[in-house]
Amino acid sequence: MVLVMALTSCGTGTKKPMETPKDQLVHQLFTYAAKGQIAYGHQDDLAYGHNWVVTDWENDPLERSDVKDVTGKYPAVVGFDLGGIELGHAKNLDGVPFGLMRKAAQKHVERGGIVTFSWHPRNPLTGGDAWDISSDQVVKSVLTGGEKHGDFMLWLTRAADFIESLGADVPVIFRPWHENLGSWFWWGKNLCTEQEYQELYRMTWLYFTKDRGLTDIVWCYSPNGPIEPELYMSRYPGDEFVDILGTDIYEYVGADGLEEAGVRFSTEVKSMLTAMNVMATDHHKLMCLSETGLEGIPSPTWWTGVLEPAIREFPISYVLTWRNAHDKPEHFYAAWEGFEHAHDMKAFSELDNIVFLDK
Ligand code: BMA
Repeated sequence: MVLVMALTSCGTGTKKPMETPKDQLVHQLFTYAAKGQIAYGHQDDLAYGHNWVVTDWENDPLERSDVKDVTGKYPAVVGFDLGGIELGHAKNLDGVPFGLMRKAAQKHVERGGIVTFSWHPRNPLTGGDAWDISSDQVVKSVLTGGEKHGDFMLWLTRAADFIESLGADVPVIFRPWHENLGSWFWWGKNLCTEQEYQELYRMTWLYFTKDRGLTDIVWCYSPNGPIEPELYMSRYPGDEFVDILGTDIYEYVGADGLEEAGVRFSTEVKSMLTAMNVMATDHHKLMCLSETGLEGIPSPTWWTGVLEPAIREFPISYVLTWRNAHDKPEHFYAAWEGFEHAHDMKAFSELDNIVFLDK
């Protein structure tokens, strides 16, 4: 449905006055895919980097970025995580102040960039974190009639309050309940039934969209990959609730070494995106590689030799690599100034089909 609107406005070459911020974002994403372009995204890009962190966000212009230090350009997409907002915390689970996140998101959208939010909320039944899988009753407990439903609606309220606080002209891509076909989060595959998962997603959508009127959200469904194509849709909440099909696929180096890891990753990405392309076409949805990366980037040519060849033939609107933790030296997924293989990320940023922000 949204794609039809995007297609219609695409042909005119002018922005229709009645286009909502969501329509414009969908149009932007659709246009990348239609032109064979892929926007590059980086998690937490404006909050910290490999060896720096914003400490006084209210007085900081939030102009530093590892990606910009290396390539001269900001990533087109910046990702942030809402984990912790549900408890009313001032900072998220990785120490990023929500005030900083709001200011950075607004600035990035003003620059012409795109913002996406993931969410690693704590476990509402046990009090543990998102990775606490000690009970398979958690999703059930937050649905209508469940013992934690009331508490959980407050969690949704706080998340919605934050998104609303970004302002009416800041559309976002939201991808709650991600990596749901693995079993490492409390909403994962072995922790709830298909119906329970779908109800959780729809309940979130309905609360944001209908109760709160937050209609400028592009909803992303992003299971972990690679998985069997049949499995991908087994927990799909339905066309009404999703705008963009994503998947999270990382490269891992095993005993067989770096080269084999690259080959394996490339095969996995291509087979998952091939299957998703069929599903996206059938359901008239956008597509993205919602999370990816090779921790520590030990390969000198990962960007131009592995990542870009794996994704170039697919109409994904964007690809996002994960965060450069400032407090865990080995935990980075984008190059930083001084990193020995930084030149290859710069070469990636100069490719015709890869989009960064020029200003
Ligand atoms: C993981 C790691 C963690 C982090 C979590 C949520 O992949 O980066 O350190 O807490 O994402 O951002």
